[in-house]
Amino acid sequence: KSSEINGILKYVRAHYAQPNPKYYGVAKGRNVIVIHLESFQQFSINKKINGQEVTPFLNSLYNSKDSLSFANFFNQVGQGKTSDAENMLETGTFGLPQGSLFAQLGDDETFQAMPEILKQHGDYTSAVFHGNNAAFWNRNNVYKNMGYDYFYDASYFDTTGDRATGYGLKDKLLFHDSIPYLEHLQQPFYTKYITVTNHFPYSLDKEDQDKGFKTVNTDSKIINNYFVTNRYLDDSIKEFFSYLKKSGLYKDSVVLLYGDHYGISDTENPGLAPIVGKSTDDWNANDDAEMQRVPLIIHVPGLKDGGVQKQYGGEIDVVPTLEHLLGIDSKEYVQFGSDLMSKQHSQVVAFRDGDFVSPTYNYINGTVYKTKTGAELDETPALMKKIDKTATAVKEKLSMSDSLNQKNLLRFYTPDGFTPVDPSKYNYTYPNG
Ligand code: GP9
Ligand code: MN
Repeated sequence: KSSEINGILKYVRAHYAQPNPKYYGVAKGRNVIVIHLESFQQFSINKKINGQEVTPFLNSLYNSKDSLSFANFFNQVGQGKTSDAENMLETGTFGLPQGSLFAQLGDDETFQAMPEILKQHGDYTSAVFHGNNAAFWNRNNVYKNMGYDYFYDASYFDTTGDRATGYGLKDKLLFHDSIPYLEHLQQPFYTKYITVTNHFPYSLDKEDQDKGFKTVNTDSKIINNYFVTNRYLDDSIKEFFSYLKKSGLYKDSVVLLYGDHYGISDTENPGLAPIVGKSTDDWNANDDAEMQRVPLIIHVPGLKDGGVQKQYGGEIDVVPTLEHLLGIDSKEYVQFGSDLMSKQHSQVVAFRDGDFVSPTYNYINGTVYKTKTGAELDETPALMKKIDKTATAVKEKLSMSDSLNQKNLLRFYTPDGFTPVDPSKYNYTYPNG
């Protein structure tokens, strides 16, 4: 076992990307508020429908100079969907090739995850707010192993009647009703809100729909409704930000928002084509891959020289990026992504199945596409030599992460100055659960 963990340590150290001094520590000591935007895709950002922006508030954050926003940021989830996204954004390791890591390994996995890293580096308190039941995706067990101090699940909130949709408490109510708990957290805190209302099948009571917003009129109810719940999500974030500003928390915090994975499935994508300025007829697997973009917005009030970043990256890269903004060097941790702001950041984005996208080539289902044009390329020996090299590197990275997680190898490696999580310290109670 020790030789295996040593091989992985050697690998991650060889792939370490140095912090960019311009951004290192700019958010040091601030509260961190992570907002998980359920099923929210990049194409809705800055999108107008019937003359109106779908998500005006998120757009204002995305386009702000106080934000590092990413135009070419991809989800990398597998079958574990939301839980895979959470796993990447907390641990910097990939989800599993099949199923959900949270569900399969979460009971006794050794994690070196954001809540514990921040606790040990800056005395942070940590909490999750989520409008669904604690057991969904095995979160009740996973969060203890990650070192979360508190988990406010559905049982903390009134979810009766029309206060909830399929996956739990409506987002506006989640943000609103979380405030008494949030205000009790000792600062600095690291807290995550997992929204649910913008989830398939995107149904929303009439009274929650914005009367002033008229959605698209395609043959697909899913597509039409998607934009309606997008708008609701946007409004919920806007309301939460008004609270942050009013309470004064805003200027002492960094708010990181990200879309976890697609909301519109590949089978529905051709119907979406005209809305995203493409043609339905020649829609192909590369177009589906291009649609895996989700937003990442790291909003740092007062930053001033942020803006929209064009470099390619994915969910695996968030942990080292955030660590460096907070002034914590990611070097000693076993993380498979790299700081998006680093000059050494790798722009090859691995999908969970071994396909990849990059600024030059996309490699999807065994076919090579030129990223800029989407054209299918002749697979000449010279091209394939290049592609195979990248594909092999992608597979190596995924399999390193898989051995680490499947064999629970972090048991055998504790970074200098880090104390392993003791899950028995955490005993979440579920008041109405
Ligand atoms: C449920 C929610 C949805 O609690 O996070 O998970 P998903 O279906 O998107 O994986
Ligand atoms: Mn999800």
